[in-house]
Amino acid sequence: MDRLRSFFSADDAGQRADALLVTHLPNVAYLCGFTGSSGVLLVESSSATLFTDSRYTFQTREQVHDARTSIVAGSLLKAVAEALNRHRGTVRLGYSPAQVTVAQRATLDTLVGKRLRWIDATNAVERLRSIKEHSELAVMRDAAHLIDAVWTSVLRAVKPGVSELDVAAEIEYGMKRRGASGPSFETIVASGVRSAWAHARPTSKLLRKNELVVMDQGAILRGYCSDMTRTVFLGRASSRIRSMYHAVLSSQEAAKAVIRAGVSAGSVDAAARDTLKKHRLDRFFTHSTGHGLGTEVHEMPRLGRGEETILEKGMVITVEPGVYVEGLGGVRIEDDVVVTASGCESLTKANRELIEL
Ligand SMILES: [Mn+2]
Repeated sequence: MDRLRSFFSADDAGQRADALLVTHLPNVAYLCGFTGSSGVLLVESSSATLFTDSRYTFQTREQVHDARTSIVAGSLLKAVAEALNRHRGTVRLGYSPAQVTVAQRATLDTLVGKRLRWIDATNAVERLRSIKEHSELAVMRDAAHLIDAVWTSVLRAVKPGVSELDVAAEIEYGMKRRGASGPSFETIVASGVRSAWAHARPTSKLLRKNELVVMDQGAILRGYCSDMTRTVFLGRASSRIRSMYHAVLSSQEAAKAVIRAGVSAGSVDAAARDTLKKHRLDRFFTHSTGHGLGTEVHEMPRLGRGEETILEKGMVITVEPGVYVEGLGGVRIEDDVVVTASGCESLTKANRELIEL
């Protein structure tokens, strides 16, 4: 919470906020520890208050730090308005337009009146969240290790005759057996021509010999996500599949080689794309190279074309180039890495060589 204090001192434009309204639950959890499904955090210059309801009385006693808790009967926003109404004169309220609804804004306008000024505080908390502390990195290392182990053991079940849904179920069962609270997103298992669908949902389609199988999976462990993709081939891969695979692998290696504190997110994306271009496969790479990872599976920064965000030490990002050819299939290889002063450290350790099953 202390790191948010700069938000309350005047910025370049002389703007100073009196309070910050935090409604996005992952931001609430990050700032004060509360993981319930209903709560609003109001951060003021020298204090913070979590507003929630009586279902969470005992939970807040165990979880909430750096904020006082207010158990509210009725509307949380009404309680927020009461707190804002204790300020004299103009009330400058920082908020994130992407996270506060039009209805919430209208309610506060009505209850606080014309003296309420809305100040765009987009990404104020997300920027803090993007840099992981040592304790967070320790959990993320474990979350990555967990999914490595799940994937490695599930490989035995990846064979002709089992369905994509079977494999996805094995993966999600395996992660829970190893202590994960659940998947960090719906597990992707896509085989054959369906492997060219970058965001396929698993279906009852049976795996067959001579097919690519893309498996994209991640687990939530103690609140932190992992995200890893591996592609295998059932049978002996043709030289076309083989060269596609190795192009994606070298694209990922090229991207990783560029990563270090101080470079732009866009330059990492460019390295991945340039390598695929050398193999004349860049036009089949239809998404960005990666994304930040933490308590949410997609967070800051985005590693896309032309992104100017500068990578900083302690950011955790995915590196996941892919090639998707309609009617043939797709290859994606994804690791989670932490940005360091001189490079990056891969949290994902699972085998990245082409596996023929
Ligand atoms: Mn990902």
